[in-house]
Amino acid sequence: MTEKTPQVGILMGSDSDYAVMAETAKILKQFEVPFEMIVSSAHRTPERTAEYVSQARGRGLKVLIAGAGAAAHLAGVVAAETTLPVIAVPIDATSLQGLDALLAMVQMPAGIPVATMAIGAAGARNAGIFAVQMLATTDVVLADKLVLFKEEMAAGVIKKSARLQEKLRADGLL
Ligand code: RP5
Repeated sequence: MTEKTPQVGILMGSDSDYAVMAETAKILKQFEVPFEMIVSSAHRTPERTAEYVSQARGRGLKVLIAGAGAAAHLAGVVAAETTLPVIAVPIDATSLQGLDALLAMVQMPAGIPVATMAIGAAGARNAGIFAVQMLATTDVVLADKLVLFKEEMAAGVIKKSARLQEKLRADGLL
């Protein structure tokens, strides 16, 4: 296996999910984790989905991420076909604003877990981070990058708080 062998496979139910699932891809790129991304639907292309997932472990993939909206069965169908860990991202694609997808993904019956993230872009970002955290259990370089990532986030909060003090003073409230 080369260094570029994808470690994470991202499935989307439709290309209309791309804007949200690009957030997952951005995180994986930031952490330099090789990934691949395909469109495959639980309902519209059930055989394609089953074939991709059943070959995933043999191809070297370690984590699968499924993003879908509406009656989102994709993550559950993916989890049914593999022993790899599956992360689900519910997408706001209907008049129910993602609640339909969230409930379909999170309410899995006992025995077929999927790790369901928040609806939308935050969930997609967290899916990427969570995948990196799983890979980091056996990869010290990734683990170090995660420490740095958290430190940078914390530094960002401190900066925001400092800017808030300036604003309070500028507004004459302090
Ligand atoms: C789901 O239906 C997809 O994941 C997407 O979120 C939603 C709408 O799909 P399109 O009609 O835009 O292809 O299966």
